[in-house]
Amino acid sequence: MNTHARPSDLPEPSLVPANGWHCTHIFYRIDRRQLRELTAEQKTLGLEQFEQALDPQAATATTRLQSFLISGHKADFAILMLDPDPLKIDGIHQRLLQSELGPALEPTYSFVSLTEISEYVPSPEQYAERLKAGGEDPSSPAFAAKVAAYEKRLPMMNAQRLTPELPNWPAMCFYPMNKSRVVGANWFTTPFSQRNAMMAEHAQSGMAFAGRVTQVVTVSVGMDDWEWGVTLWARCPDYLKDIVYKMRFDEASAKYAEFGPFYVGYQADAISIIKHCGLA
Ligand code: 76R
Repeated sequence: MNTHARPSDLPEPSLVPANGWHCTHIFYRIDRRQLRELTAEQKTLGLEQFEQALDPQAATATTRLQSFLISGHKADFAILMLDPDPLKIDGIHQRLLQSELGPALEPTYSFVSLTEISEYVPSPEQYAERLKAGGEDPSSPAFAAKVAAYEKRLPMMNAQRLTPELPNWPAMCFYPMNKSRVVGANWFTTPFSQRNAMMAEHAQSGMAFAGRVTQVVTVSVGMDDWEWGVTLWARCPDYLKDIVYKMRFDEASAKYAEFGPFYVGYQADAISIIKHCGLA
C-alpha cells in the first residue's frame, strides 16, 4: 500500500507526459557490407520484420508513425514516431535493431522531444491585441468576428499541437534549432513582450504558407542537444526552401535562431524503402 501522501493536484508518477506526447525522429544508414553477409533466410525474415516494425497499422505501432527516404549521405531512411509511451517509440527502434536486418542498420542521428503548446500561442484576448496592433478597428463587426472565429479554432489548434495529425504531403524536412544566448542577442534575457511580438511576426510569416507547408515544432529542452525540432511537410519540395528562406528575415530567426543539421526526405512506406534502397 502506498502510504506516502500525494497532493491531489499531482499526477501519478508515470512515463506518460502530464501534457502532450513523446516524439522521436530517427535516421538510419544501411551498411551494405553487413547486408551482403545475410543468408537468404535471414534476409527474408528481416524484410518481414522491417515491414512489420514500420507498419502504422501494426499493434506495436506508435499512435503516429511515418517513414521517409532521406536525400544525401546523412541517412538512407528515417522514422518519425509520436506516442504517450516513450517505450513504445523506443520499442520500434529496438525491434529494428534486433531484427535479422539489424546488423545492417546503422542509426546515424536521432532527436528526442515532446509536443507542447508554446507560451507564444495567443489567448483570444492576446489575439485581439495582435489585431489591434496590426491596425484593425476593434469596434468593427469584422474584428469581433475574427476574434470569435479564433476562439472557436483554438481548442482544435491546441489539440493539433499536443497530439498532432501528420499530413500526408510527400516532402519533409527536419532540423533542430536553438534560440541564441550570445551577448547582444540573448533570447532568454529578452523581455516576454518583445519575444511575443517577434513570435507574432513569425506566426504571420508561417500562416502565409497555409495549404503549402504544415509544421510540427517539438521541444527538446532538457531532452536533447538542441532546444526545438522543426518538422515541415510540404505539398512540393520547393516550398520547404521558400518558407525557411522567408523566415530567415523574421527577427526571431534572423537575430536569434541557430540551426543544426538539415535532413530532407520524402514520405515512403516500408515497401518503398525496401525497393528504393535495394534491401531485397
Ligand atoms: O497561432 C499562432 O500564433 C501560433 C504561432 C506559432 C508559434 C507559437 C508558430 C507558427 N510557431 C510557433 C512557435 Mn513556428 N516555426 C519554426 C520554424 O527556420 C526557421 O527560421 C524557424 C523554424 C518554422 C519553419 C516554423 C513554421 N516556431 C515556434 C517555436 C517555439 C518557440 C518557443 O516556444 O519559444 C519555434 C522554434 C518555431 C520555429 N510556425 C508557425 C511555422 C508556421 C508555418 C507557422 C504558422 C502557423 C501554423 O502553421 O500552425
